[in-house]
Amino acid sequence: MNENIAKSASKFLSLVLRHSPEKIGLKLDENGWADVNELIERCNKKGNRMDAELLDYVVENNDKKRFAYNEDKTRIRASQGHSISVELNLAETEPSEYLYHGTVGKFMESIRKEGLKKMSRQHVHLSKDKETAIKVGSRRGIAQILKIKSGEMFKDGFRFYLSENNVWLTDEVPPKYIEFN
Ligand code: HQG
Repeated sequence: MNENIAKSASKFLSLVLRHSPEKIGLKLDENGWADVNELIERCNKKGNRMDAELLDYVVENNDKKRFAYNEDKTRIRASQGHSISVELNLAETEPSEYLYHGTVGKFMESIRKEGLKKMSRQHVHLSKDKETAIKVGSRRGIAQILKIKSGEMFKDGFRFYLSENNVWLTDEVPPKYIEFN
């Protein structure tokens, strides 16, 4: 499989399965699932090449395992990262003592004041290791890494969810649980 084709397919799938299914007239169910045949058909109709082989390749080989099939492979969804409202039905999970968040300098003042907010997504995204957080922050510039007192948050009643592709999700992180260094 040509990696450039797979990458652009993955980007397009992120767009339609996380943010704007209406761009190709696709309907997601309340849990974020799209019908695989319908997805393929509608992608092609809008000039975005897609077939079962390419979809399989992206699901299998995507660097962050962003997409997953249901059991019988008739449906597909993004495992996290949505801006549209979907109920992923993720199990509540106890996090380790610390999780990490990668951001950039220009957001720090606001984060110090109000903590981490969901912004345009459905959750605040956290990582279990610093390396991943550095990658997340580096998308926007020089990464600033925040250490999150997730164990303490959990004890205080905040809920945490682990997505199918191992991204930690929560609703917010108030400033008192953030180590800014
Ligand atoms: C920041 C990618 C000001 C936050 C990544 C972040 C991740 C605030 C940005 C996933 C703030 C939101 C999510 C506040 C948070 N004031 N800025 N109070 N609270 N922010 O993209 O975590 O490649 O929605 O620090 O790898 O960067 O798409 O979140 O910089 O897993 O699969 O507001 O997206 O995954 O940005 O990234 P995002 P994120 P994919």
